[in-house]
Amino acid sequence: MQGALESIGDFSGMFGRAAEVLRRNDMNGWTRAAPNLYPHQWSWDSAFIAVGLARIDIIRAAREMMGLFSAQWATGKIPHIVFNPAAPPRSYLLGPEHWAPATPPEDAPDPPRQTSGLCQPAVHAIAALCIWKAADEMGMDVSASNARALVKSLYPRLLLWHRYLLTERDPEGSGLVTIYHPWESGTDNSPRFDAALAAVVVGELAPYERYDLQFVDESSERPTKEEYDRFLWLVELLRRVSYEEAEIERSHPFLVKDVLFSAILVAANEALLELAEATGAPDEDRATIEAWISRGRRGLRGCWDPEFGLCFDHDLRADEPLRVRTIAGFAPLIAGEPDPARLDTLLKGLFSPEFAGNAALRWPLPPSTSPEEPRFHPRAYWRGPVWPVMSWLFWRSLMRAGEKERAANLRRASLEQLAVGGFAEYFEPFTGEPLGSDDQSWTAAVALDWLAEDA
Ligand code: 9WN
Repeated sequence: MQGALESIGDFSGMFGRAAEVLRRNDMNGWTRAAPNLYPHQWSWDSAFIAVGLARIDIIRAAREMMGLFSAQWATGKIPHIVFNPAAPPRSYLLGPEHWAPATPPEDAPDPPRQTSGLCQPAVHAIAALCIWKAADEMGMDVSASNARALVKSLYPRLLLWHRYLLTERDPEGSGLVTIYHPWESGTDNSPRFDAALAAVVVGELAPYERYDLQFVDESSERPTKEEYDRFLWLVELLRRVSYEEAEIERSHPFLVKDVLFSAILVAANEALLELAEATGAPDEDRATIEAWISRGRRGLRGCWDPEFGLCFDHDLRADEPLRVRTIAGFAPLIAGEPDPARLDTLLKGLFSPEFAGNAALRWPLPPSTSPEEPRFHPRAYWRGPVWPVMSWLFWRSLMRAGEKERAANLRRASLEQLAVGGFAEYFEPFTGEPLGSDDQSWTAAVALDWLAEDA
């Protein structure tokens, strides 16, 4: 392993290999999240994919986002999956039929855009800004002005999406997004949801087959049957109430204020503000977005735990904080922490032995769950492995915080991880072994963005 690392040199060839992964996963205008395990379009995957595509083809990058946003619900919700009607049978467990609402909601897009009824973290405005900036760098080029026009046409849809999250998902006006399912967090079976999930009583479920287990080597890398039962039961409950937000607030057994989702929304609102300025949006939009940013930061401050030096999610049903040390705890770093003392605590924590500074790690990259957390597992889904897209989010946040050296080290370590392990979905933190799917699109995409930084 060490020998391989020494021969990596300047990562030559990696840009071409990453671009090739995206080319192979291109489904003619949109990108599947992975070749076999995830044959559909996933919401936040597509945003990260657009960040990478912006480094090779800005028009294709804009189209990735346009395709996803064409499945936007009238409420503004961006569904977490847009189904591929041509996906091979028995490839992904939940097809459109599992999401079909008891009463079709008026706000769902018409067929043939079949979607799930959940959403995922709002990375999209960040991606749109990356496309806009890449276009700016190209100056007066025709494709640059076409890409700018596409992003400009996307702007009102982004605003609607954020407004949905700030209203329907935050009826309390707390600045924190309520999620209805761990899949909405994007960090599916992170131990941060264990206590809230334990309180969910699973009812009668139709028998189902775990198609995902055909595509990963060990079942321990994927959620357990008990977790899946709960995941499917929550989907069934949401389907039964036809995704009616007020009814969900009233009766749904899983309602969590998610600090990571909320922080990504703050960062996305900052990107949206830049886009509002760049595209000449009305002044009142800018005032609204600025207020959303302040509200989000205020909400995160309320979830701060001084004892742990981390931010914790809040279980609305139990009315309790979910005190588990995961990367979500560094949410204020992603949101942009204005208080220097707290920023210092966050930086020290992120690079401490509890996270990326753990001496046993193969690379100094933040594991999804702290190795010192009793529920840490180095191979299990979101319970310990390193996700390159999360490293990218931290890298971007460090750059924005002016932490150039830490950001450069994180980028370098990530690229070394990918040079040795390929574009895997996630990585065992101590050995660097690639886990989950191979050729995961968003992993290749963030590699493209990191590598293009050198150009
Ligand atoms: C459920 C596609 C998605 C990512 C999520 C990741 C995983 C799905 C699954 O794969 O979730 O949405 O079946 O496990 O947790 O973040 O968007 O890559």
